[in-house]
Amino acid sequence: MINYIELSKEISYALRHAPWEYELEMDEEGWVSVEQLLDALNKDEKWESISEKDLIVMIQKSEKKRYEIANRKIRAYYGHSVPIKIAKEKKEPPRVLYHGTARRFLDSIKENGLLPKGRQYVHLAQDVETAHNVGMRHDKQPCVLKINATQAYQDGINFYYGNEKVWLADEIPSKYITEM
Ligand code: HQG
Repeated sequence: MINYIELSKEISYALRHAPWEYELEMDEEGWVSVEQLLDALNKDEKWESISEKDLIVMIQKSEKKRYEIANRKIRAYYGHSVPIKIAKEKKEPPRVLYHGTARRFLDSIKENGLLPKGRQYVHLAQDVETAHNVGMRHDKQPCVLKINATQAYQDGINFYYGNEKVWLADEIPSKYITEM
């Protein structure tokens, strides 16, 4: 039985953080060849029987839309920390976006705004529930911050489309952020 959650975690690691550990050639939009990825995974006993079909099943089984497959290539929609900046599609954001975070980060966010930290972009959620779930990864009683995205966008801050629920942005100064 294939553990698709574990498979997804490993693929996240490969596509967002360490493609070189899997000898993957990644282009500027984050695409890698499915064949290269499968070759690398198949070398591991745990994943020796994985095929492209399993990648598709992994994507279908997940509640979160993390990966895209097209033309025998695969990429992560968001989350990257690789040293080369992944080019994302700039897009006008919805009026308001949300960010779920830990109580212990609030003072620093108020002072410095939202920063990408270990990733290439700040990650924002389309709705409060998604933001709350993101925050739960950092704190059992997370805070949800509301981002005045339209104002930030009009003032020249870049926003990028991740998937239907996840938006990316460059730094968000604290003047656009309110606590909910
Ligand atoms: C915080 C997951 C102090 C920020 C999720 C966050 C998401 C600051 C943490 C995606 C700060 C970084 C990304 C500042 C930001 N001072 N702390 N000035 N600015 N922070 O994990 O947004 O399941 O890198 O609030 O669902 O939590 O992996 O980012 O708490 O969509 O597909 O620094 O990853 O998706 O944490 O999560 P992360 P994130 P997957």
